[in-house]
Amino acid sequence: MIIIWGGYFATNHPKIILESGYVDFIINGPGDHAFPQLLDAIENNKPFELIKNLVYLTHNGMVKNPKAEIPDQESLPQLPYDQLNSFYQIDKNYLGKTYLGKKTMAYHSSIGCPFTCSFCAVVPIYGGRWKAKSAESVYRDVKYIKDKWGADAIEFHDNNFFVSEKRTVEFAKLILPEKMSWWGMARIDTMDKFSDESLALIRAAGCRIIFFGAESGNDAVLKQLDKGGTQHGAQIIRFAERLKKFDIIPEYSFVLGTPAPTPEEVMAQIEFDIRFIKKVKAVNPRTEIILYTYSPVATEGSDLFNAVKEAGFHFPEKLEDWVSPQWERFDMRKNPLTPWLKAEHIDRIRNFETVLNGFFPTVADIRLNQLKRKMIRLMSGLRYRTGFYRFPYEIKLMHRLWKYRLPETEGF
Ligand code: B12
Ligand code: SF4
Repeated sequence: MIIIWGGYFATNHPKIILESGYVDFIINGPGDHAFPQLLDAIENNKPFELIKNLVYLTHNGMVKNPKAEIPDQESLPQLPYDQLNSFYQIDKNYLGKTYLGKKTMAYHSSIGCPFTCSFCAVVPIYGGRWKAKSAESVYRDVKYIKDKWGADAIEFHDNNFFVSEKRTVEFAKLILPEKMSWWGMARIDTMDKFSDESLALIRAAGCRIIFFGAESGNDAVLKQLDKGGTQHGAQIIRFAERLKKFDIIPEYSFVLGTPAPTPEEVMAQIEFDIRFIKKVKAVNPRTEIILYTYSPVATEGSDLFNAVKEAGFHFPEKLEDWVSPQWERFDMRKNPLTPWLKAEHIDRIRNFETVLNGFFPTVADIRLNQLKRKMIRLMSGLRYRTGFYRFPYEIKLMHRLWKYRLPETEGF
């Protein structure tokens, strides 16, 4: 049997995967063209050398074929929804109930990202490239799923949906009469350049929440993360306030626990960001906060990754190690196993997170009624105000009882 892997993990760690002996081929990046070409080569004994994005082993070691251009998104065929429906009823099982709507569809309108932040897994796979479908094509697909299967909401899973103001505005105008709710991911500095008219239109067209990589309130850390250079702490706060005017909820994701020379400096940076997040909440309490601990990705050549290696971090040397509970937690962005992050740092982050999510239960929760929200908030208030986050067992107990939504374990 021939085994082929693709996707983010395989692309970022090809060597140990191929050397494990379990996997024969890896598709490095988009598989839209490479995968059928590989199947054709295997079935018809054609050479592998010409298949772009293919990685495989020869007697001389690992061969990485050249990268292909990102496929033109307009030329890809429409997804075969009818086929999906034939074995997995779309309206009953596939379109899920979320805070956006009763039948939420997932959609990818673009691929890649034009930025090269040094902590992000998207960079090694797409290398700062981005290609998008036109606003008309996206609208056509969405309308089709709405009319045929009753979708009333959309989650755009693009790494960066809002790269182009022009495309976003065109799409907003088209989707406005359809009365659908939608969500997508963006950069703060990009969207801060959008005009007031564009932001108002985007909201009127149904966009209720936008996910932003805020990462840190500290400009030095933003520089370390290579966040493109134009995002800064003051802007992050100002923009949260600006979005309040338009009734768009910002969902800010932070990356805590970045490397620093001493444990004291690591903790000082964590404390800085905790205070910063509280400032964001003070100007716009509806801002959703997602906290990640920094887990290195293999962005070879970046200053950050060099600092990470110098600090003594290295990835597992065997594929089997990745399935150990420890590395699984690393992959889930829970316990990064980085040499500079100690137990007290992780406790401080997680305890703050518990108190924060108790004091501000996420607006995306569809299980919590108003009474439960008030009770959890009341119970977390003193801790939130005083900064005493240790052992927040009573808040955890509430979670056990009511199972409210925790962005920290459930993702966005
Ligand atoms: C949707 C999504 C989720 C959803 C998944 C829902 C679901 N049921 O599938 C949810 C919210 C659950 C989620 C959770 C998490 N996610 Co997520 N998620 C995404 C997201 C936005 C889209 C993924 C997707 O479906 N893409 C559509 C497919 C078609 O595109 P693709 O994966 O790039 O595939 C192409 C190629 O890679 C290749 N390919 C892919 N697979 C294969 C297989 C073969 C055989 C071949 C030949 C080719 C091939 O061909 C495809 C077409 O060109 C990506 C970011 C992004 N926009 O890509 C993050 C992303 C994958 N998630 C990420 C992370 C970190 C997580 C979490 C750990 C976050 C957390 N702490 O909660 C969890 C982990 C969950 C888990 N149990 O593993 C990271 C991964 C980083 C990494 N691996 O190093 C990403 C890249 C976001 C980011 N920028 O950090 N996620
Ligand atoms: S802007 Fe976001 S998706 Fe793009 S490289 Fe930076 S962190 Fe990754």
